[in-house]
Amino acid sequence: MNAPAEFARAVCPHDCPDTCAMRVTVENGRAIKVNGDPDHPPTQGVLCTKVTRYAERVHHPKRLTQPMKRVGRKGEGRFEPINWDEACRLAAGRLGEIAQRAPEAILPYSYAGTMGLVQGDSIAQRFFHKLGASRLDRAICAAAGAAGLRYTFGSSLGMLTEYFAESEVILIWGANPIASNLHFWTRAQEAKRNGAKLIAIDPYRSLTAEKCHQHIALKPGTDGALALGMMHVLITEDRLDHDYIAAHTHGFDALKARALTYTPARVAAICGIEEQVVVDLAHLYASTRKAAIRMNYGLQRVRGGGNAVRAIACLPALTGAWRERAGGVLLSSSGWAPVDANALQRPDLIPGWPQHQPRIVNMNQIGDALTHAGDAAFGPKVEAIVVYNSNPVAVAPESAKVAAGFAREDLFTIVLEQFQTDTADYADLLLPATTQLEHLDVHKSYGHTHVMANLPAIAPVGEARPNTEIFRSIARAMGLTEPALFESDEDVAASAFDWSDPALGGADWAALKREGWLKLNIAEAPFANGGFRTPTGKCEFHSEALAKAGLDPLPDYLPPYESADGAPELAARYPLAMISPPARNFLNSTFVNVESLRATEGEPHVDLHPADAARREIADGDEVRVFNDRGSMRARARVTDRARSGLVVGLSIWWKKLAPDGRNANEVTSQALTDLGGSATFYDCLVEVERA
Ligand SMILES: Nc1nc2c(c(=O)[nH]1)N[C@H]1C(S)=C(S)[C@@H](COP(=O)(O)OP(=O)(O)OC[C@H]3O[C@@H](n4cnc5c(=O)[nH]c(N)nc54)[C@H](O)[C@@H]3O)O[C@H]1N2
Ligand SMILES: Nc1nc2c(c(=O)[nH]1)N[C@H]1C(S)=C(S)[C@@H](COP(=O)(O)OP(=O)(O)OC[C@H]3O[C@@H](n4cnc5c(=O)[nH]c(N)nc54)[C@H](O)[C@@H]3O)O[C@H]1N2
Ligand code: SF4
Ligand SMILES: [Mo]
Repeated sequence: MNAPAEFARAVCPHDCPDTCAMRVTVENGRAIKVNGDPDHPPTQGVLCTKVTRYAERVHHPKRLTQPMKRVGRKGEGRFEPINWDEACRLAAGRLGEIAQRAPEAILPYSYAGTMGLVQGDSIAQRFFHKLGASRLDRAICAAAGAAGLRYTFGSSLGMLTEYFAESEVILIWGANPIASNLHFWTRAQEAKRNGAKLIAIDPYRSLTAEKCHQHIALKPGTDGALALGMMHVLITEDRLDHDYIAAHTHGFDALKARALTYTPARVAAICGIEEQVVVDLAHLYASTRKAAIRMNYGLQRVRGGGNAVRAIACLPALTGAWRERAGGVLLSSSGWAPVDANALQRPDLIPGWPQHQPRIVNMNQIGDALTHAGDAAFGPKVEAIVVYNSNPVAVAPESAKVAAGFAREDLFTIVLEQFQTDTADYADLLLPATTQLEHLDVHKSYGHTHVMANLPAIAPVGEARPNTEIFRSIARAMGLTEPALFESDEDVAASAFDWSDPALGGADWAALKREGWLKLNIAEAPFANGGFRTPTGKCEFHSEALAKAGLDPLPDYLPPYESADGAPELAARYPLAMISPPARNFLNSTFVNVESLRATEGEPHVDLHPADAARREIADGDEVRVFNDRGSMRARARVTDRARSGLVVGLSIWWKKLAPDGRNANEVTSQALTDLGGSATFYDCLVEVERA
């Protein structure tokens, strides 16, 4: 007889600002359906198409269910099953040996396969800290923007997402919420129905841009100039909130001098748009009380990304838009949650801490790091890499170098995964990890202001184990005895937040578990009366901290590395700017292997403006080769004015082995880093395209 269906509460684990609450229907120990929780205010009962299929992913026939060891060549993806004891013995033997000799030769590599604070970076970090391994700068996505916000507001703080529904103007800036921030789009639609004007600022006519009232298609990487041009108009026409500036900002005179060099004419030339567009945008922005900006990460994957975010973040303090709860700016809300990172990750476990600081490897330069022979400056050659929550062979820039690094026969590679990804193919040991329905976790969000608990809905599939349990097992096999390595997931979750912080309103882990989620106490208009978390307590137009670091204390426009302004000789050879933002039906490289979702995306495409296509005798539907000095990929051309002229758009991130030519957009992207934060510059990339 069938057991009655049960409903369990879960949280969507994916790297998405929406952090939805899910209800899981379980029958006979199997998850048969996930739905959006109708009671959770940010979720409103709706999940995106991808995650509606989460049960399909959890019980997918290709789930990894047993530990395996490599039998084929590196990258070939041939394995044979082994048991957990054997897997842990092999891992412990090799890692233990290296840790004795050269602990920094061990490199953990992880990102946001799950955003959970427990399965993300708790026991894993403690384990690597205890060994004294290299540290990873987890800067592949948001670090430039985070630095931009930190130097301006003091942390990743912004408007509360629910009040965008009341805004009168919304600038959707470097963001494509229909694909990547669906629940924000619902708010923007509400605002639109109430008469708000929506303006997309994006080089590409994205799914979102085509539904806005106006689309400003600037050249990629020129957003800082546009923001400074808006400031020029606000200042010269005196459309400023002088009281707000006097009370709550720092460095106005210096910013003014900088902005005055960005005349609308100069800005128009930099951005490749009409001068009147700059002026009109500034007028509309300044003359609307409830003026809101939804930035997203698309605009900061270029050389000047940190400065661009900083410049845009200054706008609401100039006009006093912060006075309204429906005014201001949001890039990330993650800084509102009082996460106790030290308790989770325990850097104090590092031998010799804090005098001894193991080297930090920027994850965006993993290609260089894995192919480096080691020297005094770099430190020891990387001998072991342990990958979890990430798929670097598909997602990291300059993929040919990344793959060459992973292909090293002398590199010991452990991959913790749910599926046999492009990266898993290179593993020496491939260890099966649980999904969100099988383990416990606790979450904050970077798009709303709830903290949430995820409770296991079903038992682990096959022999899969949570990341935490895998690291505990390896630590045990190494004979480590540090108690922090063996804390239970419950105890780790309970230490995730500083519960004494007033934002949590006196709640504790038990309460969070019982309720499922908790809304943080934050003022509706968080900066109406200042209260920024910078050293001055003000919105810092001028940052002493930047000056001390030897950097420009004011926001500025920095031309992309790869542009006619930044590198004229390169631009002559590779005249097209390529961006590769997320496809709607994938989540980074996750879900590419779910057949129904891959079928919807079809095959790898590049969108090309008709003028650029004509010049190259490329017709719609032709197979083309996209290339530069770093590499090449093939795709089907779509000739469309969705891409502004000079732009190539390849929606991403395909698994390489599921693409017809075994390659993806990261063949051509570069390992160069942003101005602030050491972020990746995926959208700062010149290419040429030819018919294949
Ligand atoms: N469906 C889906 N959702 C996702 C993801 C996914 O892969 N698929 N990924 C998740 C992750 S990890 C992240 S970080 C976010 C990313 O989502 P977003 O933060 O929205 O960022 P992107 O999608 O990278 O880019 C958004 C838009 O910026 C535009 N853009 C590119 N370069 C520039 C520029 O220089 N200036 C301006 N103004 N615009 C530019 C792109 O054309 C794109 O339409 O989405 C998350 N959500
Ligand atoms: N060309 C190009 N490249 C990009 C981008 C782009 O826009 N263009 N976007 C960049 C951005 S913004 C980001 S954030 C990165 C994303 O890069 P990644 O964080 O590597 O994201 P995913 O590709 O989704 O890979 C996550 C992997 O984690 C696994 N996973 C999920 N949950 C768990 C778990 O609990 N345990 C374990 N062990 N594994 C788990 C999933 O199966 C999946 O294979 O990619 C970057 N790369
Ligand atoms: S990916 Fe984003 S929109 Fe989709 S269910 Fe997860 S949190 Fe919600
Ligand atoms: Mo990201």
